[in-house]
Amino acid sequence: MSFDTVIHDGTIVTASGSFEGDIGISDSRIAALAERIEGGTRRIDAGGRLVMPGGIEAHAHIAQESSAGIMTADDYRSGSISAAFGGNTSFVPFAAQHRGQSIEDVLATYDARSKSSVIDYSYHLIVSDPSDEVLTRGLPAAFARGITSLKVFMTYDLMNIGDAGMLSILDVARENGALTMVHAENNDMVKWMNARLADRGMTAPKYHAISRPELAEEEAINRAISLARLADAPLFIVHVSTEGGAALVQKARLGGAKLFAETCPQYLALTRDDLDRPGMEGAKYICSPPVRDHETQEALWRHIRAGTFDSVSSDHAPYRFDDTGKLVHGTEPPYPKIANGMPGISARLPWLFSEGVIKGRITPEQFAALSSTNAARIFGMSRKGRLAPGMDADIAIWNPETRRKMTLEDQHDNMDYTPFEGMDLTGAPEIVMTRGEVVVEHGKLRATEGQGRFVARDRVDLSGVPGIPVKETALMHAEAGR
Ligand code: DUC
Ligand code: ZN
Ligand code: ZN
Repeated sequence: MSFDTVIHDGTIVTASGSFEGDIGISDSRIAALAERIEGGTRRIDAGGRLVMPGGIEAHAHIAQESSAGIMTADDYRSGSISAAFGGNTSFVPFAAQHRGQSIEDVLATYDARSKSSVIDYSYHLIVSDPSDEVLTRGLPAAFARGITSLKVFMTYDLMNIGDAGMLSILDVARENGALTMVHAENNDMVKWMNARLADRGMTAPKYHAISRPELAEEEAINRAISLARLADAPLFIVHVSTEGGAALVQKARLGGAKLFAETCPQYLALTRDDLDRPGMEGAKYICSPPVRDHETQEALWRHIRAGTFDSVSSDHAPYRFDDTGKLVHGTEPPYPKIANGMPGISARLPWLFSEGVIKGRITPEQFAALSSTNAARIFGMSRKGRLAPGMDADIAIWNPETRRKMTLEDQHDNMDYTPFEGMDLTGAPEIVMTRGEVVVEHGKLRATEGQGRFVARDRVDLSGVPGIPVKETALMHAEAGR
């Protein structure tokens, strides 16, 4: 057998185990894994480093306008480059529908924007307007094209689709084997807090944390799970930020919900004290749900270890600290006028590796699962996320000993800050390859703009989470089937 590339003498880490060995790559796919593989047009000496599945970033906002019309600082070129420097070989940003827009129009917009990606990509839709046309034609057509997931919001007046809207979406997603993702925060609870804080003149960035209480997330997660259970549909809870929310996910899975969930590095690394930095600095740390406290961080780590979370995603939502982003409404805007989100697509995996693997909180195998393998399975990327014959050669070689501090320059994005600035890191991805092509090598970009390809995704994989339908839905289906 001849190989285009052989990676030799690595510690090959997969979600299910690790071993010393070599990987042979032919025609952009993994062709062989063995203790020793000879030959190869190119031989890459892994020198005992960790050879892992390339990261899959399943939550990022790229070339996306917020509902308030603010464009992210990163487009598909800069966002994908930044992702690759952080050890990712593919990503799934959002294609967001504005109210009144057809799904066809949304996808045409993002198809034009995504052409410059240097890594493989797909989209999750964001649906803010579940009209009959969207439910009966737009979504089924998108699912048929391999865009098999969509996100909905339970908060923000311009995005919240209400319980009835969610049930409609969950139903059409279930029928088509697609997965509904949800931003779970109770809109009215947040608005109630906003009004009271405004009455008291409490509008500095630090009040953002108070304005979006833990209870608002917990209530909405509970409701979202109930709606999904009634519709007998799978659900993915994004950016879980509370201990109570994580506990609800854990309990509901035991109870038979077809449920997936993620958390993000910012909820593990930052606290509401960061929102109280001098002047307007706190604006850099505004994201929703908000960052919480040290107790929450410890609880979220426990849930990561226990398997409550399927992935740790960045929720990269890059708004610069200037008048194009965070300060578009002036130099001292009240917190509700500050764009929600922070960058982190390049920081996610180095941070998780350092704080997780190096500090002994998770194993290298868990890292592979949380950074890549689970996302590939859940989001239907059947040729990605695993190191096995026939899979795309999407690989990151990590040096577990490199020490550095996180800097803005290392992010390679279009941002003017990183919320992780100055944090100590041990471990770094040194070689990153997508479909056998080296994209990043020892800090140098080797990719050309546009070499990333669209990934048509399969239906959601429910193996391991078959679910138990609630009685009434099961009875309805049984009667209807008779
Ligand atoms: N939700 C996200 O997932 N990202 C940024 C802002 C938000 O509300
Ligand atoms: Zn969200
Ligand atoms: Zn997001």
